[in-house]
Amino acid sequence: KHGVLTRKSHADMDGKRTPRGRRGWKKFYAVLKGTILYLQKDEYKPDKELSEMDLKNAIRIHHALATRASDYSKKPNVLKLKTADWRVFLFQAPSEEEMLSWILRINMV
Ligand code: I3P
Repeated sequence: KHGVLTRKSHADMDGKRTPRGRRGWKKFYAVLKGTILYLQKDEYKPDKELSEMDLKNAIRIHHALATRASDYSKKPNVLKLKTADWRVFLFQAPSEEEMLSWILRINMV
């Protein structure tokens, strides 16, 4: 699965709140491949090599949990992703349908 997702980092690896200055929203082209969610700056091209930044932004979603971010009301169509290493991300999808589809696909891994 792939598509545009806008990411906000809410908690870091240790579960601690992401500090100010790193809490902004950032738009990515997201690609879920196996157990990895790749977040790329530009549109996905199958033959394009992943940059160092792409690898840094990639999220292991094995043992991660995606839910609707029902406690976040500033933006619509936002899901919450909790990873196995206690990071928490918010992702805004372009539509409700897309958000639900990402939640299902992530939790299927
Ligand atoms: C954050 C940025 C986010 C905002 C966040 C700010 O600043 O303005 O958009 O989240 O608020 O800290 P920075 O880019 O300097 O990290 P919202 O869009 O959800 O308001 P927060 O600290 O309340 O999460």
